[in-house]
Amino acid sequence: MRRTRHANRRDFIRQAMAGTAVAGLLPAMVSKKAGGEDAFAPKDSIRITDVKTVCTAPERIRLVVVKVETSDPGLYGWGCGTFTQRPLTVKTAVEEYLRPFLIGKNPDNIEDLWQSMYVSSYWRNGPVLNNAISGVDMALWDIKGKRAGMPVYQLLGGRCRAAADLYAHASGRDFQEVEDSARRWMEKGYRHVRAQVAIKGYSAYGASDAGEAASNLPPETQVFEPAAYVRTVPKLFAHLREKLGDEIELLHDTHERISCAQALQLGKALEEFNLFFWEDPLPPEEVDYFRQIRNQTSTPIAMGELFNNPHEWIDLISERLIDFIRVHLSQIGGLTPARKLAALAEHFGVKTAWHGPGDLSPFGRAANVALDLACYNFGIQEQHVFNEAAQEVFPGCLKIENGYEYANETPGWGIDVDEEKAKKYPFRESPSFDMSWGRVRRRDGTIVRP
Ligand code: GCO
Ligand code: MG
Repeated sequence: MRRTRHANRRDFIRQAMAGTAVAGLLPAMVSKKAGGEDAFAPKDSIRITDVKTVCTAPERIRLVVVKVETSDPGLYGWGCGTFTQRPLTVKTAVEEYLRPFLIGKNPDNIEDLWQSMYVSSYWRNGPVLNNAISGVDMALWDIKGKRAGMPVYQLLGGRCRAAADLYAHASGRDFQEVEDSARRWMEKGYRHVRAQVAIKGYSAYGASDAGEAASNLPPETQVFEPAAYVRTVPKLFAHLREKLGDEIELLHDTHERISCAQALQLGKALEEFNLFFWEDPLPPEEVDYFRQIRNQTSTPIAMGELFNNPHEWIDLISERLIDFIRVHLSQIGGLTPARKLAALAEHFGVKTAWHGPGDLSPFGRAANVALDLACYNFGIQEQHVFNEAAQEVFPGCLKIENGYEYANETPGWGIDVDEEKAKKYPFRESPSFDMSWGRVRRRDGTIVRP
């Protein structure tokens, strides 16, 4: 008797769960039979049918881009997952781990897919998995734009400026060469120039005068002494200000290679030259030191291309310790986390300066520029001009004119991949670009970060 009563109650609950009771709570949202389990997919929604990577190096820099295909014939999206120093790890992460996770899911729910990819490995926030997620994330925004018939910046709220103001790179073996290089950009209409100079006898970032390694150091060693660098850089900017005047905005990248005390000295010494920004004075391991730097110098600070994890930027922003946040979008997981970071920064008066070097595919650049146009707190955009080979592989690369970069007005990113042409530029066996890190040492052999 008792058993039957319980069994009846169980049957009733089961029926109610399978039937109208649950359907009433989540009307038409739960689709249990779809290829993948998808929390929010109407039965007839489109599905992800395949996810793959294309690896190509038209500028010899190894790029990884991700293609997400859908059940809607001809509808696919592209995203950037370029971690150029370790590209094949990203390929593996995308194809072996994200692909099976994503097939059958509804590409419409970008936020839900981002959150579920993010926790799907339990351990998270590393550059490999973040780049893999970014490739998918940007591809989903591309698909969303194509479905809406709009460029991605429109999906972010539309534009609040006409174009992204760019800074160009000037470098040289001596001050005169840097000045000449800056002038060439200024003549083309650029208002912002980053200046890097070689340091006699040393291998500096952005301009090298190949230093002599001590005989007992590995032969590939590049020698760098931070004190010589810290002495030289203010002299470079004294020269540039004198020759180029006050109008031009000057920037500089220290690339993290100096000690905390040297960063303080350099920041103070640069004050009189009114830099637009001073980039990466310290490595991410030393972020706590920004409190001292901030308190002691008015030189504007840009930081963050090596960041992977929100905890690396939250304090810097909320304590107003920096002026520009310049993360690499794919390193933090794509457009989805970057737009939140931009919004956080806006409330604390911190501007954006997204990292935009050559190791960023045209999709990464397009994502940068979409944010540049849509975010009120845009500061500046680093420039990279793709060569002809890259423009052939990626038809639709963004246009640059007069030092401004413009978004495409076509739906999504408005950029495609010519997969046949991409094959013409395979990764080289042992590309020197990849091997260039981890061999800069002090004279005594100590490794320099980075
Ligand atoms: C920059 C950067 C780059 C990085 C490069 C590493 O400010 O553009 O510092 O040049 O060194 O992206 O792969
Ligand atoms: Mg840099």
